[in-house]
Amino acid sequence: MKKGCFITIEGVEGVGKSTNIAAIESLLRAEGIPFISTREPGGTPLSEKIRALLLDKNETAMHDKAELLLVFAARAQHVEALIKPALEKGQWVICDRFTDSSFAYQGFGRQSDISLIERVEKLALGDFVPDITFLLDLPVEIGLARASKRGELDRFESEDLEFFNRVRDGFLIRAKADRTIIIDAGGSLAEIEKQIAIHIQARIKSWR
Ligand code: Z5A
Repeated sequence: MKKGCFITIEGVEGVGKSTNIAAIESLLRAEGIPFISTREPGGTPLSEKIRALLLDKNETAMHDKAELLLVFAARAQHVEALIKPALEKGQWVICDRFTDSSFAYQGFGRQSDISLIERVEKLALGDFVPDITFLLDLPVEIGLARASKRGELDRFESEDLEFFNRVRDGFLIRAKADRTIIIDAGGSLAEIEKQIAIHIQARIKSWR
């Protein structure tokens, strides 16, 4: 059985990850590719409980190290219980955020030690990495303005502009990995979908 393809979508708040995941789903469905969609933090019952803790704006005393370990605890469960089994069955997996978000938010946003994150990554995931990553990139102010229409802010959304600018820089530094495709998320939805579709179509062709 041929393994599925592991696709991750990254970017700061409000760049359009959920919107574009819906477009990728439509494309895979039309091509008859079996897939599941999931998200981080979360994706399994245990990981969703950890997500609730991480996003709870009342958890004001959470230490940066505790946050980092919770993010990776949720991810270890997610990868072992959901992502790897799906890939083994030949399903493609679309994941809203993955490890690049930890480097961007915990490493650059919170300014935690990058080498510590690398060690935790190795412990939690070994060498497991996505096959292809789309980084949707946009000036932070635009993404936050798009997302602010949604109401109450969670623990991350309550951070200031400087925090989100560091996060964006972190994503762009991480994007030097070969697997990452940077998409200008400032264009129209149709343009962005078209760019992503070109890469997905190429993957489908080489996978079949
Ligand atoms: N986090 C972490 O710290 N460390 C980690 O390792 C991981 C996560 C994995 C989870 O948030 C939080 O966890 C996250 C980082 C932290 N916090 N923050 N901030 P999440 O992923 O669940 O939520 P989010 O990043 O806040 O996602 P979002 O706000 O839902 O954004 P989005 O999915 O990228 O955007 P969207 O919902 O698709 O679009 C937002 C709006 O813009 C919507 O009204 C769209 O219709 C509109 N939109 C989208 N595209 C366009 C274009 N092209 N033009 C105009 N309007 C558009």
